[in-house]
Amino acid sequence: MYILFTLQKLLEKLKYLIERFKNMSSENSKYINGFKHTLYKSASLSKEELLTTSQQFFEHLDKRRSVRDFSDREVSKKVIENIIRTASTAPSGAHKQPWIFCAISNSELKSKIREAAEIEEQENYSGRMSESWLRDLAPLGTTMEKPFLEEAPWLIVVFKKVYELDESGEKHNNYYVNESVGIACGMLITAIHNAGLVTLTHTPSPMNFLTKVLGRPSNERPYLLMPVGYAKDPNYVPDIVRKELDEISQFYE
Ligand code: IYR
Repeated sequence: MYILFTLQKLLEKLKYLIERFKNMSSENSKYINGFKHTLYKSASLSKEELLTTSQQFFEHLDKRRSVRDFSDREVSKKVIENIIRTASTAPSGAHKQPWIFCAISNSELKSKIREAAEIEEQENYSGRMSESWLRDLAPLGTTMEKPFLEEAPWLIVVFKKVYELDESGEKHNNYYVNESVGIACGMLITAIHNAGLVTLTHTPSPMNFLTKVLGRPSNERPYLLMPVGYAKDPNYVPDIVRKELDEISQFYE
Protein backbone atom coordinates (compact mmCIF):
# COMPACT_ATOMS: atom_id res chain seq x y z
CA MET A 1 0.00 0.00 0.00
CA TYR A 2 2.73 2.42 1.03
CA ILE A 3 4.79 1.60 -2.07
CA LEU A 4 1.77 2.28 -4.29
CA PHE A 5 1.25 5.64 -2.62
CA THR A 6 4.88 6.72 -3.10
CA LEU A 7 4.79 5.50 -6.69
CA GLN A 8 1.75 7.63 -7.37
CA LYS A 9 3.41 10.68 -5.79
CA LEU A 10 6.50 10.07 -7.91
CA LEU A 11 4.40 9.81 -11.04
CA GLU A 12 2.70 13.10 -10.26
CA LYS A 13 6.05 14.80 -9.70
CA LEU A 14 7.32 13.35 -12.99
CA LYS A 15 4.26 14.64 -14.86
CA TYR A 16 4.78 18.08 -13.33
CA LEU A 17 8.45 18.10 -14.31
CA ILE A 18 7.67 17.01 -17.88
CA GLU A 19 5.09 19.80 -18.13
CA ARG A 20 7.59 22.30 -16.78
CA PHE A 21 10.30 21.08 -19.12
CA LYS A 22 7.94 21.42 -22.07
CA ASN A 23 7.26 25.00 -21.04
CA MET A 24 10.92 25.74 -20.44
CA SER A 25 11.91 24.61 -23.88
CA SER A 26 9.26 26.82 -25.47
CA GLU A 27 10.43 30.07 -27.04
CA ASN A 28 7.47 31.92 -25.61
CA SER A 29 8.10 31.36 -21.95
CA LYS A 30 10.62 30.62 -19.25
CA TYR A 31 10.51 29.90 -15.52
CA ILE A 32 11.92 32.13 -12.80
CA ASN A 33 11.72 30.84 -9.20
CA GLY A 34 9.27 28.25 -10.54
CA PHE A 35 6.94 30.91 -11.95
CA LYS A 36 6.09 31.21 -15.61
CA HIS A 37 7.22 34.29 -17.51
CA THR A 38 5.92 34.89 -21.01
CA LEU A 39 7.73 36.50 -23.90
CA TYR A 40 6.80 40.18 -24.23
CA LYS A 41 7.35 42.26 -27.31
CA SER A 42 6.95 46.01 -26.95
CA ALA A 43 6.39 48.29 -29.92
CA SER A 44 9.76 49.36 -31.22
CA LEU A 45 9.34 52.52 -33.26
CA SER A 46 11.87 54.35 -35.39
CA LYS A 47 13.37 57.61 -34.13
CA GLU A 48 11.00 59.64 -36.31
CA GLU A 49 7.90 57.67 -35.32
CA LEU A 50 8.84 58.02 -31.64
CA LEU A 51 9.03 61.76 -31.99
CA THR A 52 5.70 62.14 -33.78
CA THR A 53 3.72 59.71 -31.59
CA SER A 54 5.05 61.19 -28.35
CA GLN A 55 4.36 64.73 -29.61
CA GLN A 56 0.85 63.82 -30.77
CA PHE A 57 0.00 62.12 -27.47
CA PHE A 58 1.20 65.16 -25.53
CA GLU A 59 -0.93 67.46 -27.71
CA HIS A 60 -3.93 65.17 -27.22
CA LEU A 61 -3.60 65.12 -23.41
CA ASP A 62 -2.75 68.80 -23.25
CA LYS A 63 -6.33 69.43 -24.43
CA ARG A 64 -7.70 67.82 -21.26
CA ARG A 65 -9.37 70.14 -18.78
CA SER A 66 -11.11 69.57 -15.47
CA VAL A 67 -14.77 70.28 -16.15
CA ARG A 68 -17.42 71.16 -13.57
CA ASP A 69 -20.46 71.64 -15.81
CA PHE A 70 -21.88 68.47 -17.30
CA SER A 71 -24.52 67.74 -19.93
CA ASP A 72 -27.11 65.16 -18.91
CA ARG A 73 -26.49 63.32 -22.22
CA GLU A 74 -26.29 59.57 -21.65
CA VAL A 75 -23.06 57.58 -21.76
CA SER A 76 -23.45 53.83 -22.21
CA LYS A 77 -22.39 51.41 -19.50
CA LYS A 78 -20.12 49.68 -22.04
CA VAL A 79 -18.04 52.87 -22.39
CA ILE A 80 -17.65 53.17 -18.61
CA GLU A 81 -16.64 49.49 -18.46
CA ASN A 82 -13.92 50.09 -21.06
CA ILE A 83 -12.65 53.13 -19.15
CA ILE A 84 -12.48 51.15 -15.91
CA ARG A 85 -10.74 48.25 -17.66
CA THR A 86 -8.15 50.73 -18.96
CA ALA A 87 -7.52 52.12 -15.46
CA SER A 88 -7.02 48.62 -14.14
CA THR A 89 -4.13 48.05 -16.57
CA ALA A 90 -2.10 50.28 -14.19
CA PRO A 91 0.93 48.80 -12.47
CA SER A 92 0.50 48.10 -8.75
CA GLY A 93 2.55 46.91 -5.77
CA ALA A 94 3.12 43.13 -6.17
CA HIS A 95 0.37 43.23 -8.82
CA LYS A 96 -2.30 43.32 -6.12
CA GLN A 97 -4.47 45.85 -8.02
CA PRO A 98 -5.67 47.33 -4.72
CA TRP A 99 -8.59 49.27 -6.16
CA ILE A 100 -12.29 49.09 -6.84
CA PHE A 101 -14.15 51.44 -9.17
CA CYS A 102 -17.79 52.00 -8.21
CA ALA A 103 -19.76 53.32 -11.18
CA ILE A 104 -23.02 55.01 -10.25
CA SER A 105 -25.79 56.05 -12.65
CA ASN A 106 -28.64 55.54 -10.15
CA SER A 107 -30.25 58.98 -9.59
CA GLU A 108 -31.22 58.34 -5.97
CA LEU A 109 -27.67 57.36 -5.07
CA LYS A 110 -26.27 60.36 -6.93
CA SER A 111 -28.62 62.66 -5.00
CA LYS A 112 -27.59 61.08 -1.70
CA ILE A 113 -23.93 61.58 -2.60
CA ARG A 114 -24.51 65.21 -3.60
CA GLU A 115 -26.37 65.92 -0.39
CA ALA A 116 -23.65 64.39 1.81
CA ALA A 117 -20.81 66.00 -0.18
CA GLU A 118 -22.39 69.45 0.08
CA ILE A 119 -22.76 69.10 3.85
CA GLU A 120 -18.98 68.55 4.09
CA GLU A 121 -18.19 71.29 1.56
CA GLN A 122 -20.38 73.75 3.45
CA GLU A 123 -18.09 73.17 6.45
CA ASN A 124 -14.98 73.38 4.26
CA TYR A 125 -15.87 76.68 2.62
CA SER A 126 -17.12 78.27 5.81
CA GLY A 127 -14.13 77.64 8.06
CA ARG A 128 -12.34 74.33 7.58
CA MET A 129 -10.27 75.68 4.67
CA SER A 130 -7.78 78.42 5.50
CA GLU A 131 -7.97 81.96 4.06
CA SER A 132 -4.93 81.27 1.88
CA TRP A 133 -6.47 78.02 0.62
CA LEU A 134 -9.66 79.86 -0.37
CA ARG A 135 -7.52 82.53 -2.11
CA ASP A 136 -5.71 79.78 -4.06
CA LEU A 137 -9.06 78.34 -5.15
CA ALA A 138 -10.57 81.67 -6.24
CA PRO A 139 -9.32 81.40 -9.88
CA LEU A 140 -11.10 78.04 -10.22
CA GLY A 141 -14.50 79.44 -9.27
CA THR A 142 -15.44 76.52 -7.00
CA THR A 143 -18.18 76.78 -4.39
CA MET A 144 -19.81 74.46 -1.87
CA GLU A 145 -22.47 73.63 -4.45
CA LYS A 146 -21.84 70.44 -6.43
CA PRO A 147 -24.62 70.10 -9.06
CA PHE A 148 -22.33 67.94 -11.21
CA LEU A 149 -22.83 65.12 -8.71
CA GLU A 150 -26.42 64.84 -9.98
CA GLU A 151 -26.05 66.14 -13.52
CA ALA A 152 -23.26 63.89 -14.81
CA PRO A 153 -24.64 60.59 -16.14
CA TRP A 154 -22.03 58.63 -14.18
CA LEU A 155 -20.07 59.05 -10.98
CA ILE A 156 -17.02 56.85 -10.52
CA VAL A 157 -15.98 56.53 -6.90
CA VAL A 158 -12.55 54.97 -6.54
CA PHE A 159 -11.84 53.07 -3.34
CA LYS A 160 -8.37 51.93 -2.31
CA LYS A 161 -8.11 48.52 -0.68
CA VAL A 162 -5.83 48.99 2.30
CA TYR A 163 -5.72 45.20 2.61
CA GLU A 164 -7.47 42.25 0.94
CA LEU A 165 -10.21 40.29 2.65
CA ASP A 166 -10.71 36.74 1.41
CA GLU A 167 -13.98 34.78 1.61
CA SER A 168 -13.08 33.45 5.06
CA GLY A 169 -12.53 37.00 6.34
CA GLU A 170 -8.75 36.63 6.52
CA LYS A 171 -6.62 39.72 5.84
CA HIS A 172 -3.85 39.79 3.18
CA ASN A 173 -1.36 42.61 2.63
CA ASN A 174 -1.41 45.13 -0.19
CA TYR A 175 1.63 47.28 -0.98
CA TYR A 176 2.19 50.88 -2.11
CA VAL A 177 -1.57 51.32 -2.11
CA ASN A 178 -1.64 55.12 -2.54
CA GLU A 179 0.90 55.07 -5.34
CA SER A 180 -0.89 52.22 -7.13
CA VAL A 181 -4.36 53.74 -6.90
CA GLY A 182 -3.01 57.18 -7.85
CA ILE A 183 -1.49 55.76 -11.03
CA ALA A 184 -4.74 53.90 -11.84
CA CYS A 185 -6.68 57.14 -11.40
CA GLY A 186 -4.29 58.92 -13.78
CA MET A 187 -4.98 56.24 -16.34
CA LEU A 188 -8.72 56.49 -15.68
CA ILE A 189 -8.60 60.23 -16.38
CA THR A 190 -6.58 59.60 -19.55
CA ALA A 191 -9.12 56.99 -20.75
CA ILE A 192 -12.00 59.39 -20.06
CA HIS A 193 -10.32 62.15 -22.07
CA ASN A 194 -9.44 59.74 -24.85
CA ALA A 195 -13.11 58.75 -25.12
CA GLY A 196 -14.00 62.42 -25.70
CA LEU A 197 -15.64 62.69 -22.31
CA VAL A 198 -14.77 64.94 -19.37
CA THR A 199 -14.24 64.52 -15.66
CA LEU A 200 -13.19 66.26 -12.49
CA THR A 201 -11.09 64.90 -9.63
CA HIS A 202 -13.43 65.75 -6.80
CA THR A 203 -12.29 65.11 -3.23
CA PRO A 204 -15.02 66.18 -0.83
CA SER A 205 -13.30 66.06 2.50
CA PRO A 206 -13.79 64.00 4.62
CA MET A 207 -15.14 61.33 2.28
CA ASN A 208 -16.20 58.56 4.67
CA PHE A 209 -19.86 59.15 3.78
CA LEU A 210 -19.12 57.36 0.49
CA THR A 211 -18.33 54.14 2.35
CA LYS A 212 -21.73 54.33 4.01
CA VAL A 213 -23.81 55.41 1.01
CA LEU A 214 -22.28 52.73 -1.22
CA GLY A 215 -22.14 50.05 1.50
CA ARG A 216 -18.45 49.29 1.01
CA PRO A 217 -16.57 46.74 3.16
CA SER A 218 -14.15 47.57 5.98
CA ASN A 219 -10.95 47.06 3.89
CA GLU A 220 -11.85 49.87 1.46
CA ARG A 221 -11.32 53.63 1.82
CA PRO A 222 -12.70 56.27 -0.54
CA TYR A 223 -9.89 57.73 -2.65
CA LEU A 224 -11.39 59.92 -5.38
CA LEU A 225 -14.81 60.83 -6.75
CA MET A 226 -15.12 61.51 -10.46
CA PRO A 227 -18.20 62.66 -12.35
CA VAL A 228 -18.00 61.41 -15.95
CA GLY A 229 -19.95 62.55 -18.99
CA TYR A 230 -20.13 65.04 -21.83
CA ALA A 231 -19.26 68.66 -21.12
CA LYS A 232 -22.17 71.11 -21.04
CA ASP A 233 -22.30 73.23 -24.18
CA PRO A 234 -21.16 76.01 -23.98
CA ASN A 235 -18.60 75.28 -21.29
CA TYR A 236 -16.19 77.67 -19.60
CA VAL A 237 -13.05 76.58 -17.77
CA PRO A 238 -10.60 78.72 -15.78
CA ASP A 239 -8.13 80.62 -17.95
CA ILE A 240 -5.06 79.03 -16.44
CA VAL A 241 -1.82 77.81 -18.04
CA ARG A 242 0.40 74.83 -17.40
CA LYS A 243 3.98 75.17 -16.21
CA GLU A 244 6.67 75.20 -18.89
CA LEU A 245 8.93 72.16 -19.37
CA ASP A 246 11.91 73.85 -17.72
CA GLU A 247 9.83 74.50 -14.59
CA ILE A 248 8.80 70.86 -14.18
CA SER A 249 11.93 69.02 -15.26
CA GLN A 250 15.65 68.84 -14.65
CA PHE A 251 17.75 66.85 -17.06
CA TYR A 252 21.03 65.22 -15.99
CA GLU A 253 22.88 64.28 -19.21
N1 IYR B 1 -12.99 70.00 -2.04
C1 IYR B 1 -13.46 71.34 -2.33
C2 IYR B 1 -12.34 72.34 -2.36
C3 IYR B 1 -11.35 72.18 -3.43
C4 IYR B 1 -10.06 71.93 -3.09
C5 IYR B 1 -9.08 71.88 -4.03
I1 IYR B 1 -7.16 71.60 -3.46
C6 IYR B 1 -9.40 72.06 -5.39
O1 IYR B 1 -8.41 71.99 -6.35
C7 IYR B 1 -10.71 72.33 -5.74
C8 IYR B 1 -11.69 72.39 -4.76
C9 IYR B 1 -14.30 71.36 -3.61
O2 IYR B 1 -14.36 70.37 -4.30
O3 IYR B 1 -14.92 72.38 -3.89
